[in-house]
Amino acid sequence: MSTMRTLGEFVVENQHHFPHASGELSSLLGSIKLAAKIVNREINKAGLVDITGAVGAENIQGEEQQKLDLYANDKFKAALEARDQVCGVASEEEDEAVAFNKDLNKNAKYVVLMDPLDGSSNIDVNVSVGTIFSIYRRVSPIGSAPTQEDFLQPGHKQVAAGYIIYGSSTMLVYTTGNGVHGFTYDPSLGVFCLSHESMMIPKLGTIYSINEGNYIRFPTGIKKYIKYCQENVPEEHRPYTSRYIGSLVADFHRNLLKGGIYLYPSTESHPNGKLRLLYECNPIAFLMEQAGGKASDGKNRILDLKPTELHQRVPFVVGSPAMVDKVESFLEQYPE
Ligand code: AHM
Ligand code: MG
Repeated sequence: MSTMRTLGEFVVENQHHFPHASGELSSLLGSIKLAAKIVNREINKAGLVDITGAVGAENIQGEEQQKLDLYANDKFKAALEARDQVCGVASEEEDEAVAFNKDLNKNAKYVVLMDPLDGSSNIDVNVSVGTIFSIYRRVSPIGSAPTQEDFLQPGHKQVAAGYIIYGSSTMLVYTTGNGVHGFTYDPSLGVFCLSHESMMIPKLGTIYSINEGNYIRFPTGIKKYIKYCQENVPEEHRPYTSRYIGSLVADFHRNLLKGGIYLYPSTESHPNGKLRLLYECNPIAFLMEQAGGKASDGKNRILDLKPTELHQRVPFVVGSPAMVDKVESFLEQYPE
């Protein structure tokens, strides 16, 4: 760690980069930071569930234990609603967008889209999970209820995006369109400390991350790319290394630091892939571009896609720019 700076200080020092009124971003990130600490505390206790009461069972106060993904959803929503910045949220855990009380949040200019606990099936086996968030300026009038148009904006309109990784240490990584910055949580102090300023992904990496169990169902271009990754070409550092956690935030975070590519392509059972455009792919794509990488649906830039539905899925290829280019060229050569 080269500097001793907290997330809160860093945001204040850099708020002139935020395209809108200065205090708003720090208040918004304040909500996210607080909810992240609460969720982190709960995740760290997850292994105790069998001892203190399984999910669905009642705890000592007679309250039902909540699943962690629903718990995270509630905490992020509550923290965002408690400050007058956000007029509504869309979440993987909610069928419809949720409008906040417009009498309380009457000056709110932003909407937040989030996956409160991505990769949550990994919790039971003590593997990293994450929260992903995406922030837009609303297009509907301030003081009114948010509309579908506020939530269905293309990814290039994001004003901020980021994730929290609950891993061997907990980190918060965000961008406001001025680089990607990472903060590691010090639980003894209860603060996020700047640990990774201006993160950049290597142009070419040697890691590929994909669920190869689905190989037989992939488009030909993806199959060819996987074979390309496995070829023996030592001068090009191939074969590449295969690494797949099955937790997007964790796979993305590793590839961002080391260089690599993550793919969730279309399959026979999931013609649009599995991942959700609005609260998984768009924020990750924004971060990746800010770190010098690329994000594509195999053909088009993710951030240019015009969303039509809150929970729509999209094939996703994200990582080192030269690697994403290679995948696109295979898909062009072998269209299906
Ligand atoms: P989730 O939102 O239901 O947790 O699903 C998203 C997760 C990603 O984190 C991960 O990369 C992917 O699903 C793994 O899917 P699969 O098990 O099909 O490889
Ligand atoms: Mg998810």
